Amino acid sequence: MRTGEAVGRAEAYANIALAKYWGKSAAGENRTAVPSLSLTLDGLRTRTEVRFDERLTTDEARLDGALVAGRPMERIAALLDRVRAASGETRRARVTSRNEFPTAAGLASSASGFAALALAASRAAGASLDARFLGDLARRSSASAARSFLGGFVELEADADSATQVAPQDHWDLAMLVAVVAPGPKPMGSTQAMIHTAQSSPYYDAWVADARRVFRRIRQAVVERNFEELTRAMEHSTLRMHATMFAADPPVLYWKGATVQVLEQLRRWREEGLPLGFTLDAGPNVKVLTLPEHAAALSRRLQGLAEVTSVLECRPGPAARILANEGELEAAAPTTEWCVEAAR
Ligand code: 2P0
Repeated sequence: MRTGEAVGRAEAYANIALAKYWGKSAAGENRTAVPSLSLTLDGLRTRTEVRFDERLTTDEARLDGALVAGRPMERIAALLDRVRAASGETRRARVTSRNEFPTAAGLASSASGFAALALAASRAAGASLDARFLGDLARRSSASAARSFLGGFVELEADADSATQVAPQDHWDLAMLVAVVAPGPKPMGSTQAMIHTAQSSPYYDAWVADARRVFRRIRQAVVERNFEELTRAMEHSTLRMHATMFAADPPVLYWKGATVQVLEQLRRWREEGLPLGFTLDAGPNVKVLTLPEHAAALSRRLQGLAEVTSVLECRPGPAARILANEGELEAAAPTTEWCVEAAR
């Protein structure tokens, strides 16, 4: 039994998949059916503190000041249980977590959240800080979280336990603009939606087969810094993922009218010669990849659209890391120079 101070603090950054993961593997334990490749983003950061305390009778967590309950709390407690099993720590934990995302972003953050939690909890419990152990720990909670441990361009192979880096943060300076459109109620959380898609969409098997081919194209385009090929393939990845969801029964439709309006505009701007590509996750916001020298102009154009409520400009981000002290946990401002919220 461990006694004494048991505190860990960590930060991790959100990532956006260029090659999308959608679907669980038959290998189980939340392994993925398809390979995915993401870009870790500077600016979209979660900071988390975990403290094991003998006075607690149950795990508790606060996210941005609010007590976490229900299914989200069960997922946090499940991760803490795995850390306890791996370390010999027996006490319950108090988790304090803050998402330093501009509130308008509408970006839920299970990726940065579970990566920061896995790192902070392992540190607090004196568990392994081995990258494979941590990646596996985070993946079981949220597969995309395995990718948020690493900076730059990161892949998670189908059936893999943890992610690996394809290229570091400074490999290729790209800009990712998140065009936020009016939020609405989410039709279904992504975990449930991908299970439902696999069970009811007649296109699901084709998606899995195609996703592997598109992943390879995206990986190669990243390694070669081939922007045109990357954007073409990443649009295939996201559109085919959503097409598979549209075909589910009942359909899963994350898009809003505003989503389609923004996609129409992007097509026109590309025809005018602006280099860009888009990707969409389990929500209505449009994420636009461009070259840094075009980011400011494209951001202004996006902000000028009636459908867009704000634009976040992000660049390739770093790996998750352990924070030394409370000061570091408290010091962060909600935005950084790399991630500028431009509210209209
Ligand atoms: C991705 N998404 O590759 C894909 C694209 C959303 C669309 O991974 O069930 O929170 O917790 O493993 O990782 C979001 O789902 O899902 C996601 P679980 P996760 O980024």
